[in-house]
Amino acid sequence: MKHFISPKDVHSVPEMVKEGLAQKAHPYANQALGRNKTLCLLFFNSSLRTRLSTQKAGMNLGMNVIVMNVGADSWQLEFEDGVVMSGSKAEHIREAAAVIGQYADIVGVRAFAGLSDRNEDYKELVMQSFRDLAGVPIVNLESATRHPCQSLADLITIEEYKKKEKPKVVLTWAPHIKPLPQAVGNSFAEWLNLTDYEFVITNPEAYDLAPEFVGSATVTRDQEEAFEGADFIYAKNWSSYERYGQVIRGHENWIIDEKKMALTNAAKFMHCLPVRRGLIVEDAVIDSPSSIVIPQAGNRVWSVQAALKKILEAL
Ligand code: SN0
Repeated sequence: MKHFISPKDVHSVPEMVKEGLAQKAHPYANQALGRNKTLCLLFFNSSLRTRLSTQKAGMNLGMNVIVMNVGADSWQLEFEDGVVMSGSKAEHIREAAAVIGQYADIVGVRAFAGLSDRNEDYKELVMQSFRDLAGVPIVNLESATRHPCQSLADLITIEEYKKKEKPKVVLTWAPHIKPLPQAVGNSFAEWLNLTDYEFVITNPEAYDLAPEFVGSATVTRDQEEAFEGADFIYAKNWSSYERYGQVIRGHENWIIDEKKMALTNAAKFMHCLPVRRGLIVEDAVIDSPSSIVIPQAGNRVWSVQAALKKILEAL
C-alpha cells in the first residue's frame, strides 16, 4: 500500500480488518519491519486518541516516532501557489513537505476542515499537498472530509462485537453546540458502504452528508424508526453540508437516551470520542454495559498499525 488517505488506497477492506485483528493478537510480531524507519506525525489540530494510538502503533512496529504540532511549534504554512507571502505565513508547503520527507519514511497528517468554504474543504488541499510534495507515504489522521484510521477501527470493533453475519448498523446524527467537521460521518458511511452490513443513516433535514459518502445507505429523518432492530448505534454530530458549516438549532431531542436504545436489538453504543455527555448521549447510555466506546478507542492502535504495516511492506 502506498498511502492510507481513503479506502481507495486499500486493496481489500475485509483484509484490512483481518490485519488489524492480527496486529491486536500479536502486537510486536513485525518489529523488524519498522526498525530504523521514522514515522513523523503532524498535527494542525488537537488530538488525544489519534496522537497516542498512532505513536504506539509506530513503536509496536519498531519505528522511531517524531511528532509536531504544526503552526504552534513550527512556522505557519502557506498552501496557495503564486501568492506573495507578505502575511503571517512564513513557509510554503512546497518546501515544508519536501523537507519533512527528507526526515521521515512515513508522514501522518491531521488537518480538519475549515468549515467556511465547502469547495475548498472538499478539495482536500492540505492532504493532497503532502501527498504530492512530501515524496513519502502519507497516512490520513483526519483530513477535511475523511478519518480512515477511525473508520477502520470502527469496522474492527463491529467485527469483534457482532452476533450475526450481517448486523444492522445505524449512523445517527446527534446534537452539538459547535460546528463540527463531517469527516467522521463521511468516512464511517464510506467504509460501511464497502461492507455487506445493513446500513442506515438517520439525521435531521439539512444534515444530509454529501451524496458521494452516503452512497447506497438508507437515509431516514425518523431516528426512532432507524433505531428499531439495530445491532449497533454509532452516534456522531456533524455540521450541515448543505448549509455549509452551520449549526441549525432545534434538534436537541436527537440525544441518544435509554428510551431510544430500548427500541434496538440490544444494540452496542459507539462513538469516536471525544463525546459531550448530556448533549450527544445521556450518561445512562454511555455508562451502560452496551457502550463499547472504550474498546472502540482501544482499537485505534490496531487499525493504524495495520495501515502502517501495509505501507512498510511496500517501501
Ligand atoms: C472532531 C470531529 O471531527 O468531530 C474529532 C473527532 C475524532 N471532534 C471535535 O472537534 C470535538 C470538539 C468539541 O468541542 O466537542
